[in-house]
Amino acid sequence: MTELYLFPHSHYCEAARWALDLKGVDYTPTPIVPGPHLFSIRRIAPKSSLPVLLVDGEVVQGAREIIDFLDAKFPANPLAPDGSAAREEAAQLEAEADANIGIPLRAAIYQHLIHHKGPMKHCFTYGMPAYKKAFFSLSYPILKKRIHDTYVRDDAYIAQSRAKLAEQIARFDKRVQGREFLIGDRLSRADIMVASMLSIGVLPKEHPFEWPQFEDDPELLGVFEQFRDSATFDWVRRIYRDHRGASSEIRAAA
Ligand SMILES: N[C@@H](CCC(=O)N[C@@H](CS)C(=O)NCC(=O)O)C(=O)O
Repeated sequence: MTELYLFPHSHYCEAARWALDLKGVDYTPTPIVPGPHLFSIRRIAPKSSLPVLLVDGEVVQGAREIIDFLDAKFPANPLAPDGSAAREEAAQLEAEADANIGIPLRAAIYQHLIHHKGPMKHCFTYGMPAYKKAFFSLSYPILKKRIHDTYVRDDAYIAQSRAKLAEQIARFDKRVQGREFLIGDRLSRADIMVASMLSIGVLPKEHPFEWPQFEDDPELLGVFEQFRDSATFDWVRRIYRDHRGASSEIRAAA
């Protein structure tokens, strides 16, 4: 059995899920309770972060590592672009998307989202049984502080994160003008990684996670609003519309 441990809304988990879907792998996406994951995931992998893929007794941690693994194990329908120069370019784009979008966008969103327990609960307990949802509610004050201290930190860090994000999106705006794909003439891992990193800002409707309602917080919406009409956000909407396809249903372990 192949299983992907994930947080349903996580942009890193989405990249791994998308890659598995494109490869046509039959897998179970299993949501993991935040908090206890610090112990449960570290028991099987070097770090506590998700996504983690379990396949034939092997454990692979990290979105890009999972994509590497999938291309090695299932060489048909490669996710890497063709040729070594294009592969280096993909690695560069993915590293930029990770450092300048994935991490700072998460910081900017959590700064506001952690004050909304309802949407946080929806994100972190999607598809889980009632007792796990109850555990989330009870432990939320501790989790909220940990998310704040780990990802939001302080005002200076948020200001720096938002500047990085704006700068990177401006760079991608130039790159995606008039192009379907970031590299070459077919979908590659660079598209998957960059579009997934942006998915928590764009909230594309083809994303397999059912997004919570965010409408009541103008500060939270303000994080995305300035980019809503950008070429980059448009590109993400197109890539999702044309290439995301169906995904396996999230199923919680009992
Ligand atoms: N470099 C990692 C980053 C993954 C990551 O940051 N995951 C977050 C969720 S968005 C996580 O699991 N955080 C909890 C933790 O690290 O304990 C990857 O590509 O998978």
